[in-house]
Amino acid sequence: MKRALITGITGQDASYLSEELLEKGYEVYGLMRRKSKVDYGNVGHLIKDIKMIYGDMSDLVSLVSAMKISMADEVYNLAAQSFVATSWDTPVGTAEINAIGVTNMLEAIRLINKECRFYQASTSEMFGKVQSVPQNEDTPFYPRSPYGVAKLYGHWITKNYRESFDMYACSGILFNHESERRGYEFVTRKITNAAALIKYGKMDKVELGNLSAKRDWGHAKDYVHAMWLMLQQDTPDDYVISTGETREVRDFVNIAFDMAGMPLTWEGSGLDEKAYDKNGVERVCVNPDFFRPAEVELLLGDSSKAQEKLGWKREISFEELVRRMVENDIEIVASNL
Ligand code: NAP
Ligand code: F7E
Repeated sequence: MKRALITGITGQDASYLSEELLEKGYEVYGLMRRKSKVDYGNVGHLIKDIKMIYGDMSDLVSLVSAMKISMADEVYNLAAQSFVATSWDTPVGTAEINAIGVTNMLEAIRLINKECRFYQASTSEMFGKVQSVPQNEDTPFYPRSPYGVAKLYGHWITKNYRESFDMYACSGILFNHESERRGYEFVTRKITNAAALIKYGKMDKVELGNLSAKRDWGHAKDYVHAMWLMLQQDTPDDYVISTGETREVRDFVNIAFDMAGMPLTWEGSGLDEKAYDKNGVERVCVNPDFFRPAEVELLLGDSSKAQEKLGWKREISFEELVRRMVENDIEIVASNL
């Protein structure tokens, strides 16, 4: 039986990855932070199957201890301060977790079991102000936020440990992936949750930031499968994981509200842009508070390498992703009426 240690166990991706690894027969260990009120986040339903270990990415001793307890064959480093907007409020904390935390995890592996395979959760945010379209493994990086900058350090230190110590260490450069388990502050979930609340009269309108930003959105379940595939190869490498389609935030709003049975009509532009339902009631408007100090305007990934070398392909279409998220939020709101 293989043993896996997943950091960031309470998060979106860790929940889907845990389900996949448990199904494959792995013994799964999860690293979680202590909270004043016990909260297993997205893995509450798996709590009998996952062995929980308390630790923190900024605490090397706790990671060494997690390696000793789990004796992991594979480590999936998914822990991060993952919300880009907040990284301007907590730039140092973001760097401690997303940058130095990666070195801490790699050092813990090197000290306890150098043969353990390592997956680093790199991100399309490293492309930032994109230098070419679409983005692949050879595209130069230009991060646009403290989050992106810290992740770029994590990416390079992973490569460096692979080359310095001959460790099996991979980075997955994953483009945005969402799901019914996505945090409520990310734009997709904010939109699907708002559509559900507005449908049931629990909210009047939703305020958003940059409606013109373009993202390459896939479903998290497909993306965690790519993480596992990366650790099963003969040699470690880095891979872009994406759908090859890009859409504006505005498109996501339209499709989600359509699916919730509330088609929208848009009027105005810039900060005055608004969307109205069929009764002429304002349902979406722009609030400059949600704009970022520096924006990533366009992401579009080219995952040809992963498709050819890993045999990876996405199974869940964009429309299916939005449908699942909208239906899930409608169900949650309806059950709390
Ligand atoms: P998520 O839902 O925000 O989960 C992040 C996890 O990290 C949570 O379990 C969180 O624990 C944990 N964490 C935060 N700080 C920690 C610390 N100091 N020590 C230990 N654990 C800590 O993120 P996700 O969407 O699943 O993403 C997983 C990883 O992929 C992240 O590294 C993210 O940056 C990266 N990524 C995500 C995407 C995407 O579109 N989802 C794309 C590319 C890369 P708490 O519950 O205690 O907060
Ligand atoms: O923003 C725009 C916002 O916060 C997407 C993380 O998983 O993916 C995620 O980062 C876009 C941005 O995700 C609102 O300005 C407009 O252009 O959903 P988001 P993100 O910043 O792309 C990458 C790959 C990661 O690695 C990250 O961990 O939507 N936007 N209006 C808004 N965004 C938010 N959150 N809220 C708004 O009201």
